[in-house]
Amino acid sequence: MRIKVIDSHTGGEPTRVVIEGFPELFGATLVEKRDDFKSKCDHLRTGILSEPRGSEILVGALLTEPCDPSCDFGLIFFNNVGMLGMCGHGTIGVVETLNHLGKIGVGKVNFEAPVGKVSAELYEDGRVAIQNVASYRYRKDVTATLQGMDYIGDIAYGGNWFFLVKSPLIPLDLVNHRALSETTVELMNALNEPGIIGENGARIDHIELFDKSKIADSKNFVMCPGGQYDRSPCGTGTSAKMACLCEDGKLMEGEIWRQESITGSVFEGYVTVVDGKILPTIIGRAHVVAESELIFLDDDPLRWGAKI
Ligand code: PYC
Repeated sequence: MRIKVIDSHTGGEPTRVVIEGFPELFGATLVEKRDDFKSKCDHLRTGILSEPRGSEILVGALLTEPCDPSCDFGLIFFNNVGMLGMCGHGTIGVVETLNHLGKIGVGKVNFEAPVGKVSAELYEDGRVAIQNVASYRYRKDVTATLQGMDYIGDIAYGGNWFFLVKSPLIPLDLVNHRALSETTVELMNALNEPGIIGENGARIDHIELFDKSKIADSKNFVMCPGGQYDRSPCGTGTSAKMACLCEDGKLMEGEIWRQESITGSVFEGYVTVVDGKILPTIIGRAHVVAESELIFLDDDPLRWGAKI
């Protein structure tokens, strides 16, 4: 079996887009297609992303036929532990990949993700703007206690579920990435295990620590499901953050928000409010780094990836 992929990075965070060789998925909606992927092709998720062909930090994106006729492509994101509802840096990477392949050019393109419709625009200068799904704060000033310390933050949705909290002790500096990773993984458990969750029982799958930035409006550290931190400012996390700011009256419609990541890369964003819903737009840049054909040989004991 052979699968063709294109790798890119968006502000340091990699995306591996599957462009050929993946089995057909069935379903009347993108949610059903994603569930078909989960039940039928989970070995391919690990085979495509995990070692020895990939690494824990890769986010995968599968382009499919859309079910919504107003969309150009269906889009399913996956990572080292399962499926992602949405992925902002990944969508920017997909747009750059489609441009690289000559399948789109400067202008607009619509995607259908399991969480809803996401519109994107490729600008002349190579930047990509994505209009994400409606984002909102679900609960304000929630307390999670970890090792005797209280973390008070907001639960918000930006296509994934986030707990957003000011970084209390550890400075948001790349040299601290191990300590930040450990703390945020434990914090995720400290929320979910006692049942502090998102709407309709959704697990909080991302933790976003934030603090002051020297070059932008805010700096963040985002822990993703699977124990890896986002090297980019996280499109869905920036959406959740801007939704909270908008609800607090601290970010006006159209006002530019600059979000720096732990690695120093920056996304710009703004919100528009339509029928009372907060619609975030995120702007960033991706670069293609590789075109590859992955080979899965029958006699390779690691053909579906290594479990490490
Ligand atoms: O950019 O939304 C994002 C994202 C989610 C997980 C990794 N990146």
